[in-house]
Amino acid sequence: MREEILSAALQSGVLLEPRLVDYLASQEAPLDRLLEILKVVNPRPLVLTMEVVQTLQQTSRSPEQPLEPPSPPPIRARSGLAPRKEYESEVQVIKDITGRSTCTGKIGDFSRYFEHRYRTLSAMLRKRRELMGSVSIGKAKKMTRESRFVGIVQAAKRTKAGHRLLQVEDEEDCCQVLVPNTGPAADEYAVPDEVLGVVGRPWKDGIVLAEALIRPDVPHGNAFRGSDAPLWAAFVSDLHVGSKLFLRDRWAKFVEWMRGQEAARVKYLVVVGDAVDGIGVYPRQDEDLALDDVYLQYQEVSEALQELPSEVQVIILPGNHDAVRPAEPQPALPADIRELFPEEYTFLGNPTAFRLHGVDVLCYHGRSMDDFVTGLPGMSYDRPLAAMIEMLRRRHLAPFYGGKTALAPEGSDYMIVDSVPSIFATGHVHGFGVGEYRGVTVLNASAWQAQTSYQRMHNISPRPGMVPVVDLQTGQTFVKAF
Ligand code: D5M
Ligand code: ZN
Ligand code: FE
Repeated sequence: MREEILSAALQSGVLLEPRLVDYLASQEAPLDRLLEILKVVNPRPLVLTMEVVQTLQQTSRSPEQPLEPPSPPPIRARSGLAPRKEYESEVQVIKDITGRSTCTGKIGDFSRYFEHRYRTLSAMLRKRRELMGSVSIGKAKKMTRESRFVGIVQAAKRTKAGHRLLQVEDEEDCCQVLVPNTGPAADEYAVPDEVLGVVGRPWKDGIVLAEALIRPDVPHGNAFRGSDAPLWAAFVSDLHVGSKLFLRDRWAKFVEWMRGQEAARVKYLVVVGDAVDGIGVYPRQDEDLALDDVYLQYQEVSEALQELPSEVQVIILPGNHDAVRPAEPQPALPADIRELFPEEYTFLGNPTAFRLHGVDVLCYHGRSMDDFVTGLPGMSYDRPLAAMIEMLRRRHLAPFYGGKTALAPEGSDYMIVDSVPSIFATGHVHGFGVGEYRGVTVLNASAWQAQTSYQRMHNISPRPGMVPVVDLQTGQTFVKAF
């Protein structure tokens, strides 16, 4: 394989550093990976090094997992005790729907919900340098020179010539925005119901020709805000206990690791949803169930989690298979289920923002990734981080209304990312990834269920049994595979 890699590189006019050849040879599809890298290295050096590739990955908008996930550093306990025994858990909830739902099911709920979305995100956008001096859409339509405005995307379609035409609306007016497929904004795709900024100039028939589409995004220079405590947080997701495909043996290996010395700093275990397979979640699910009683399923997860050392603080949020309303934001699991677990466990909603020992964490099960994958070019189930970064850029976890992600029209939009977290975690796609985007540690927490028949039918290859662990002091992530 090494020879093939070297000769493919040579054909493209580059030499490869031996370390980079090793790395490529360890990839599933070395030649594809090489081509991907060559596509983005600009200018192309004579000798391509691992360092260049690593830098690329850190700055790219859609990083894969780190090239060489670092191994956990050795533990030095001050008192001979495991660090997690020296620290009491500190979990502080910042934003969570649990107990705060005001949805009444009235028609007015929807306009109230979208008003809040528009108001909050447009205020964020107007603070951006590119949108200084932005005007209303009504005014922009009358201008003869360049204008800037903010609006919500009502519809996005492709023209016959392959350009994109957006219908953008503010509180009073609306206009059409043409995004030419060769222009400066050609790589920016808008999705329905997202709030964005437009820099453009009048074209014809009241249509604005876009020069740039602006997202609220994470500010440049944003940095990971770490904890003083030498503690780590591990993230797992999608156990699907109750399913015949729950990977019990691999879970047992994870438990064994958690009990060992290498994991002595892991103070927190966050379960990012779908702890159980549930019942009646999809047609004929009963054929796939080993346990057809949802209480028994939760009882079994509870037992699986109680095999972990008792000083580990467990935090559980629901996903689309759990026993709460499917519409997001979802509240925490109800009392009759919580009582099956130890009292010290923390139950939060989905999505939820909280602080672990001072570190801001945003967790979202990730249902909207199904919409991102179908609605946005370049997204795929193999690269969940790419979709997560699009969420961060839009400062919204689920812009699409009326897609696969059901949204409950709460009085305020809980899917807005109003403050930038230090860690952003999802699950749901049964994939895996860790990376970094503008100072935010982003991760997808894999799964503990083997490939389902649905996934086989749709060519989704899960990567179960991977556990990202984040050092809360530095934001550095390492990965354990079970
Ligand atoms: O979803 C696990 C993965 O499988 C996630 O990527 C969506 C996909 N999936 C599974 N079932 C469906 C259906 N019925 N429609 C669309 N996509 C699906 P999980 O929710 O964790 O089972
Ligand atoms: Zn799942
Ligand atoms: Fe899920």
